[in-house]
Parts: sequence; structure tokens; C-alpha cells
Amino acid sequence: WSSKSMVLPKGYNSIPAFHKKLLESKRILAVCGAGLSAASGLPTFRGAGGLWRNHNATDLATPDAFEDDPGFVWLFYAYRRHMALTVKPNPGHYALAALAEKNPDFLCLSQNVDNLHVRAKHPPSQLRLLHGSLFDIKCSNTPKCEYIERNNTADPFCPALSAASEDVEPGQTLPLLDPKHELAHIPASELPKCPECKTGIQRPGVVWFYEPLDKDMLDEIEAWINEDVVDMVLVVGTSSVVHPAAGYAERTRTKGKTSIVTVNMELDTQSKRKMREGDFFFIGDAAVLLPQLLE
Ligand code: BV8
Repeated sequence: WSSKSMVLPKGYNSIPAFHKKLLESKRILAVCGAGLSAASGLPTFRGAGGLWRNHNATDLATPDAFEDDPGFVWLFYAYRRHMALTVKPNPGHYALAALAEKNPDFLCLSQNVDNLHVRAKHPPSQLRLLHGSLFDIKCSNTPKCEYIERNNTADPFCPALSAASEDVEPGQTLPLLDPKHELAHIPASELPKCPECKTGIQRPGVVWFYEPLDKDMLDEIEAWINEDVVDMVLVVGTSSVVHPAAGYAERTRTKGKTSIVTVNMELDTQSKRKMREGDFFFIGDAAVLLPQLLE
């Protein structure tokens, strides 16, 4: 079935119709992705200009990749920390934080590890960072070793990684992702050891592929969704390919008439296919659209 035959719901991109639905909505969930931080200047993962364009995610964001070459993987994350530290939250982050302040029944799930929601003062009890944070440091022996420490400042994370942050201006393609750029190999011995178990290496506190998300957090989200009908789900700036994050929007529909509101740069066939009566789709920059929609 071609996208031509797909009928989009009436008023799917009407802001007045959305505002009416928002006024009637009590329990609201948001699922955010890299597109929310794009306007802040952080590249997304997939698509043109994506961080993973020259690599697939499993080169960089898996325990095996870290096991094989921790220095290589740390260069990528030192760069991501460096960039996240040099940019600021955008009006999209602030609009979500303002909605949380106004409505205690609004819960924001974010796949982003850039700490921009926190810097936008999003109420912590209404924010769940599904994939952890670049600014948490764990032990490579996780979960056996439970060491975790917040480190908001070190840039580069350790002296051995200075190559990643000195010669890379924010927004520049990391030498790592530019295959032409020969990178010095950083031996694991130059990376800081875990201060707790003394055997592991300190690693970024993010959830890699094939790693489980925090179980307590998942149980909490499950309970929140099952507690009562969810009136609205905002799906903001995500390609919705990574699970379990990608599954939440459709899962909320089972409880009742849930309006799924997507904010994305493109209305792709996959999204068109999933749209139902009462859903909305706003095409454009989340940093511009969210303030218009939520304030
Ligand atoms: C797990 C952290 C199990 C690191 C990331 C079920 C079905 C299928 C697969 C699986 C499944 N369950 C598990 C899997 C495997 C895997 C998975 O989902 N694979 C996919 C790729 C098929 N999932 C996992 O491995 C997860 N773990 O389930 O564990 C388990 C259980 C018990 C015991 C052991 C294991 C862990 C997933 C977490 C991976 N970590 N990141 C890091 O950041 O480096 S994922 C990474 O991609 C990011 O965190 C991000 O969250 C995620 C998705 O990317 P997006 O945020 O969507 O960004 P993207 O670039 O893709 O898209 C940007 C979008 O924004 C685009 O749509 C674009 O159009 C739009 N946009 C751009 N600019 C703007 C905009 N929109 C608005 N405004 C703009 N200005």
C-alpha cells in the first residue's frame, strides 16, 4: 500500500485543534530523542550529519566495542561530553520543563544523554533518562561493580583523551568519525581505573546496545502507563527505532483514546501508517514547535 493511499487524520496538523486536545488532557507522556537537541547544536545519530554516519552504532555504543578498545570508544564519548558542555538547552527543552511545572501528571522520558533537560531545570521527578547520561561515570564491571559517580565538568574526561577535545571545535566532525583522520591508539592502561573495585575501567554512564535499561526505572514507567488512561503522548525528535523507548507511544493506546502527537522534521511512511483519528503530526524543528504547542 503506497503512502498516497494513506489518509491522514482530519486536522492532524492543526495547532488550534491540538490546543483544544491539550486543554482536555491530564495524563501526558513525552518520549524525546536526539532531534530535540538538534537545535542546540548537537548532531543526531542517524540521517545526514548523523554521528553514526561513518560508523554503525555497534562500533561505538556496545560493551564489546569498549572491551575491544576502550580508548577508541572513550574518544567518541569525550567528544560527546565536550559538545554537550559547549551547547545550551533550547526553547524545546524549556517548553517541556514548563509543562512539567504546570502539570504534575506529565512525565517526560528522554533517550538523550546530553543533560540538556536537567540544565533546562526540568523537574527531576517528572524526567526519566532512559539511556543514562554522558555525565555519569560507571565501572566497566557493571552491574557486578555498582560504582557510579556524577562528573559534569571533566573535559576531556582524562588527560589521555585530550586529543579528542583540543583539536575539535563544537559541531566539527570528530576525527574519530572522519575515516581520513588517523587516530592515535589510547592504551587501556592510560584510562582511569574504577576507584571501588580497582579492576574495572571507568566508562560513560550511558546504556549501550544489548545492555538492559535500569530495571526499577522501567518498572516505574510501566506502572505509570498502566495506572490510568494516558490522554496524550508527545513523540519528539526521535526516529523511534530503538527499543524499548520506541514502543511506549503505541503501548499507551491500549488503555483508551490516546492522542499521539509527533514533532519531527519529516513525516515518513512509517509514521503515516501508524496515525489514527485524533493523532497529530507537526513537521518542523522541535525547538520552534514545542513552545508554540505547549505554551
Ligand atoms: C535492551 C546511548 C535488552 C549511547 C543508545 C525490541 C525490538 C527490536 C530491537 C530490540 C528490542 N529490544 C532490544 C532491542 C535491541 C536494541 C535496539 O533497539 N536495537 C535497534 C537499533 C533495532 N535495544 C537495546 O539494545 C536496548 N537494550 O533492550 O536490552 C536486555 C534486557 C536484559 C538484559 C540484557 C539486554 C538499549 C538501547 C539503548 C542504546 N543506547 N544511546 C549513546 O548515546 O551513544 S541509543 C541511541 O539511539 C540514542 O540514545 C538515541 O536514544 C537512540 C535513538 O536515536 P534518536 O534519539 O531517535 O535519534 P535519531 O538520530 O535516530 O533520530 C533523530 C530524529 O529526530 C529523526 O527522526 C529526525 O527526523 C528528527 N529530527 C532531526 N532534527 C530535528 C528532528 N525533529 C525535530 N526537530 C529537529 N530539529
